[in-house]
Amino acid sequence: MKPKLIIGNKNYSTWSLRPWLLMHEAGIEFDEHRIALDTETTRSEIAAFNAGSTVPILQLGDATLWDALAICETVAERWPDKQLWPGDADTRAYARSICAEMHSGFHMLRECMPMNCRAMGRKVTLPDELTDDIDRVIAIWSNCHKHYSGDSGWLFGNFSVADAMFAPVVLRFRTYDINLPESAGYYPHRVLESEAMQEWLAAAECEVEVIDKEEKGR
Ligand SMILES: N[C@@H](CCC(=O)N[C@@H](CS)C(=O)NCC(=O)O)C(=O)O
Repeated sequence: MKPKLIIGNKNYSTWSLRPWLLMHEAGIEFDEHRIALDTETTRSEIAAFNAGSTVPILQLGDATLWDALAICETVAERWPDKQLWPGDADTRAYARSICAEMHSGFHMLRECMPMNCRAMGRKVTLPDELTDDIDRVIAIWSNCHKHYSGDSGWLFGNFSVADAMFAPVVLRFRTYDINLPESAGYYPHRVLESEAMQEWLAAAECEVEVIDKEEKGR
């Protein structure tokens, strides 16, 4: 039985994008089931999967798991041949740290610059705490460029869990037109070139739901 990934709206759900991109880019076949967010039935539709109270959720054989990072970790573990973490232990430790940081931090980035794939040319004001988050992302991408990415354009040479975790930030920077220094500017190009990402963006474009609270900077 193929794994089944339960996701939210492609236009808005950063957490859904992460495991979706990971599995897609890694060439792992899966079925997907979309639950529209912010509707009267969203909660009950998610609850029907008997997992957490949010998407993404992954049904994998007899296991049902939730939370984007837990799903990405488990996919990397179950498909070791896909090498979804860097092979070198120290590099992997750094990759894990930035993924955990992305998962638990960057609150201003989330709050002020929600992912909105369809929107372009939006402008938000940049309070200091938001600039700190943006600078921190730039520092991480620049460090990867300097030490790990090589010519591939992915953060750690080969596509990894870290790319899945940071991909939604690329879309945020695109929507809100954030200028990047050359040391970090390589990265959005690589992510946007991905066929899987293009497929996600095309599907987001076709979605009709509009969630007002996610529509910032108009
Ligand atoms: N930490 C969770 C966050 C997941 C999350 O917040 N998902 C949102 C969509 S992006 C959700 O399911 N919202 C449903 C609701 O709030 O009813 C993860 O990593 O998966």
